[in-house]
Amino acid sequence: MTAAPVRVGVIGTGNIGTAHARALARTVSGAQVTVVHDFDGERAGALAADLGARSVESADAVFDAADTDAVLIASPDDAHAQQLLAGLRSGKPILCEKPLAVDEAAALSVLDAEVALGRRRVQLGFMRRFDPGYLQLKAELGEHGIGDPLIVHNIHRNTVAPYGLRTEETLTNMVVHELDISRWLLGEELVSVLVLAGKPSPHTPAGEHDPILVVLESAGGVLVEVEAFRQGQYGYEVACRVTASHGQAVMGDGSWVTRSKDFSRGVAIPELWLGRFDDAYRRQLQCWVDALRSGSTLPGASVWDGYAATVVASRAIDSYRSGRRVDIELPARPEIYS
Ligand code: ISE
Repeated sequence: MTAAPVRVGVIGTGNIGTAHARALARTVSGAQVTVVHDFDGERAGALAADLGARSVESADAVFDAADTDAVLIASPDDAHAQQLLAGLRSGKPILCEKPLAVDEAAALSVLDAEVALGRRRVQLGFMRRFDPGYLQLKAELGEHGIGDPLIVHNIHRNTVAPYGLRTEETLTNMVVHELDISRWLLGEELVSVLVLAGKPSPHTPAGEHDPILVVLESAGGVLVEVEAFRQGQYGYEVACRVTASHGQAVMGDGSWVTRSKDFSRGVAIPELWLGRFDDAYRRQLQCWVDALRSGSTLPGASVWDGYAATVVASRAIDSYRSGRRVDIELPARPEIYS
């Protein structure tokens, strides 16, 4: 590729923002990080110094900077929608961490703004779509593989919930990954959701639930089940098992290396998603940068995908509150996402 490197501005320099910024500066080809911003100015300043970038005092300044061609948003979940709206006004392409928004109205405002522009500017950071495990799993489905998917079982466990535990946030921050990846695996929308909240683990604050079980149905009748456990204590784990008409495919801990040491043999379990999905994050960034340099369509999840996942998460919150199964309705998919 001969195009000049993409100069990226990064908003949010917590764990994931720092990991993305370092990868863009050091591992991804064809990119450099020129500007960073964080509400914690000291943290942003330290990262900027490390990467040879400069830090600025507001997210708007990142979009306005003459030395950014594109922007990566890795701020807290509830800041995404406002920042995306500002970013869409600036016209610069954006890679935004999931979720698109934490509620349906905010997600719709971003969808409307991009549709009004008439072209896709935003890629959403549902990085599992770039994970070799999920890609292989998807390739197993269908007539040349295990046949028609009938049931998708998902496990999603974090070690601890560092910022406190709110069950509704488990749905918008955590389960939103399965909402996206099951739409992607099946190639169809989700049409109903039921959230089951049973016996809580001993670490769960009063009035909240952890783990929870989410049961969904797709437009074609496939059942999708998600066990989400925010404070599993033993490590970070994501697994997916698909039961299909002619077989099953399992993606889970089979990819880890078995280690023998100190008279025991076992597999190392990562503490955080950064260990499990390193490769997916790197591929996602590289594909984004390559698309920007070549002018091709943005790869990965779109604002439509983010909107659909947020609507399903909102209905899941309704189900959690009411204890009932809730139907999900989406408007027609706008032309720019076809
Ligand atoms: C976190 O915010 C992420 O996005 C991780 O990918 C996910 O696995 C984790 O559960 C979330 O809390």
